[in-house]
Amino acid sequence: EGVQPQDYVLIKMEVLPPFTSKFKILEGKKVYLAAATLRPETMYGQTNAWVLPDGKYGAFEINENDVFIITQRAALNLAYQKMSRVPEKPTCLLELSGHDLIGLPLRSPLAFNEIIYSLPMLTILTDKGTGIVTSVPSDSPDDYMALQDLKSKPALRSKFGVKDEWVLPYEVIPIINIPEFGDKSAEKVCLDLKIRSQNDKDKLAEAKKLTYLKGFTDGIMLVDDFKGMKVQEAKPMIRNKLLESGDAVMYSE
Ligand code: A2H
Repeated sequence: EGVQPQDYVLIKMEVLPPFTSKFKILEGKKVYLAAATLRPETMYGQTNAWVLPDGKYGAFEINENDVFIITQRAALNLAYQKMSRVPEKPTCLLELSGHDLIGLPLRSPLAFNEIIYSLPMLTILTDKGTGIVTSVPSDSPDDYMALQDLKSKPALRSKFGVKDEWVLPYEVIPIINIPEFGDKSAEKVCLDLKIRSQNDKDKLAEAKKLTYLKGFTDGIMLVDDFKGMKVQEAKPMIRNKLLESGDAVMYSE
């Protein structure tokens, strides 16, 4: 835990019914993978969600209607931020592992892709955010490399039971221009730095620094009503749009 509180936007990625096997007991409820992000303005470019295969997750009651799939740790924090059906007490309807979540079909707010899937990422930290990450390979080097790994390695897909159709049709979507890096900044920086996989930690840290800062200071939106606007200006507007529509909530830790 850092000294400074971190304010995340939690994106409500809806799990699409019908619910099968373990998930049957959630029938009739609105169930979401709740992904913590610092970049709400990038949600147009989502291609999938990320989960940690060996991570422990649960389906927690947030209010009368909504159920969030997140880590126990995040559920406890949320309960102290008025996001639990029972105040200050997380109630878990179903315990899940990351493996159970792989392949869930999702509908996520603002995403140009109508349906995206939950896929394995091996570098997710369970002590940060919700343990669920939404994937925007155009602007996040981690997301770009993890998706590349799955696309280029059939053995990795089969190890985790990932079907080709959950991964191969999903292309990088240009949503933000950074003059120095173009319309797919994460891809460009990963190629320039010759990053080989999602486990190439040092180089990925470098890539993240380059794109994160430049994206904020120099980025220009390419999509929706925000086309032509600076990322700095569009970011709070898109965050508020997501909060007002009920497609996201704020979460701090
Ligand atoms: B960001 P910070 Cl487009 N483990 O969202 C690993 N990574 C996690 C995580 C976890 N438990 N929880 C959240 N994250 C990711 C979008 C994005 C993000 C873009 C570009 C950069 C970027 C789409 N993925 O983050 O350590 C989430 O990915 C670069 C910093 O709290 C979240 O925002 O600073 C970010 O890391 C939070 O990282």
